[in-house]
Amino acid sequence: MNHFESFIKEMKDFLNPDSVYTMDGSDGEAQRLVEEAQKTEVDGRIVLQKLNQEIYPNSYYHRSNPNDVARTEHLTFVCAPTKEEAGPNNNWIEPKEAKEKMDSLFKNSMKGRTMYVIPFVMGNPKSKYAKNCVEITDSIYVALSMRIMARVGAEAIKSIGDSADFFKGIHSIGDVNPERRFIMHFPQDNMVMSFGSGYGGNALLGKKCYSLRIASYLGYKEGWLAEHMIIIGVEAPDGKITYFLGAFPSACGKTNLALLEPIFKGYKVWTLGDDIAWLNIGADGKLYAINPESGFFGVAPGTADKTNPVMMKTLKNNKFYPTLFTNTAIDKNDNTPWWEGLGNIPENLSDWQGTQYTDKTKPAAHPNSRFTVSVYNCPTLSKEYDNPNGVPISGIIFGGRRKDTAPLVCECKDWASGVFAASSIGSETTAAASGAQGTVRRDPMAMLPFCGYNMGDYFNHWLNIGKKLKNPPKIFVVNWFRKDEKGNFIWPGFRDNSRVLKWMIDRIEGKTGARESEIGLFPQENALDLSGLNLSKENIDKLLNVDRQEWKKEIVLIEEFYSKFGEKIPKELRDALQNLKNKING
Ligand code: SAT
Ligand code: MN
Repeated sequence: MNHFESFIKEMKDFLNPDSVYTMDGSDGEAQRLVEEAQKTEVDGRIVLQKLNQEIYPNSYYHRSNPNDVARTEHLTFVCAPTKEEAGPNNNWIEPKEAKEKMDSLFKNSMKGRTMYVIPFVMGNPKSKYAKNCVEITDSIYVALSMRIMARVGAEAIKSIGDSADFFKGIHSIGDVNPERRFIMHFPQDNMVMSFGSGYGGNALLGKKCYSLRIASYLGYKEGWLAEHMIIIGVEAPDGKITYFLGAFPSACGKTNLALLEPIFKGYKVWTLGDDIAWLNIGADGKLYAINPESGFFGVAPGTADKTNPVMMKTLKNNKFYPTLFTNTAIDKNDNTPWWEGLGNIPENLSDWQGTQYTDKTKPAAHPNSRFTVSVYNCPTLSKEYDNPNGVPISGIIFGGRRKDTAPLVCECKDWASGVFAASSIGSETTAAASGAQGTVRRDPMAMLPFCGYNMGDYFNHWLNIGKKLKNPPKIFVVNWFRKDEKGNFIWPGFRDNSRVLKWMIDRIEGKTGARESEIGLFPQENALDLSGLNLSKENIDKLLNVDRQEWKKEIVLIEEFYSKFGEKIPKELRDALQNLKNKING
């Protein structure tokens, strides 16, 4: 028995399922599992319902328990040997105690159920940056979702071979009880145990749990970075493609930017990833990125022909089987998924909990309702998506959701100033995580909920990577979400964000100068192409301005955040903060 086989045996003995099924990743298997899911009831609901196959080919609908609709950060733990290693950015329990707690929940938990074994690879198996993984689950929905999100099956089993070096993810939806719900990470053991939730980020363990929390720790040990970032290639009219990374907190438009249709003729965005990027220093000293995932797990509300036409095409494409919709509403007239932003409210609509939609004060689709769709359905998928070496990065964009303070765009002077800006960036919370929405919290590199070790060490690791890079990418900070006094968004966002990308390319190519400010470099007068936009001079000024009063308050918040990490905050960042303070006060 090799290590993979003995892991399966160990899990079978421990979890005590009625049957064990190891996924081979074939099309036939997907068909069979989808058929079965349409007959299977879990937690009082049929797992999948077939949607209108003419309008949404290969699409199926899943409705979750209403208590299980988002990531639960307060139930998520990083069980490093010491609290200090996990850092103030993570909940921590001593590993032995955590393991015992989880063992008591998991023991015999699959009695009467099927145990699905999901061998998978994050990244192209041919890439030296790819990682081998196995997830055990009792959820057929998770098994099918994983097939979309990762390279599942025979290829993964081959890649694991006789090796003992693979990630172990152990998942059970248990009884979907928030009192018995925990997502425990054991970075030192390359293992995650997740109990009591079927929701994406809690249950698809290849995603946030492995490819960010565990992988960020591996990256720290091994000299690379696992980041919450999109990867895109922006093609200019001369045919040249500039590769960007973009880090934004969940539900801040990452997927829209990843599949952007630029408003300018001759420009094109090629998609490589919409959520996670693994960054390595290539042999030539440049920063290279791969997307470890193979699917999009995107927020449905707000996705429409106007805001994200490419995603609408992706969702209606029929190349990869299946596509899943979770917790959207359903238009009962034509059996299609529906969500806020798609247009007029259909007459005969059932809401995300399956009841007739009548109370129009509440949304019909859950604000965090999602689609799960293969990247291979995406018409703008980059030819380089599967390149084992990844793509060379020229620009990194950090963003947050702020109604004030943060300007539309600002370029950082160098890598260290970029790391400072990213380490201190704030954003208003969204529906992607349970808890209060709209409160500003620091969310460094959009990694606050995903960094699997002490963020002070993480900042230092970022600075060190920069020192090793030969030609470090330029770093930009953006905010699409500025509001005016009346509470309306000033910047149109969505496809118009290509205006900002165009300016960034000009900067990367050295075609335009920049205006210095207290916080970084702004576009020079008229350098940002605003043609055809109806923006008042006053609003343009507001978008590209530093309000010292607002920044004084911001500095207090940054200091407060940094102070949690004590001596772990690298000196370079403390100096950068002091520098900013001097400029704002000066
Ligand atoms: O965490 S999920 O991957 O489920 C969604 C998100 O927050 O990006
Ligand atoms: Mn995300």
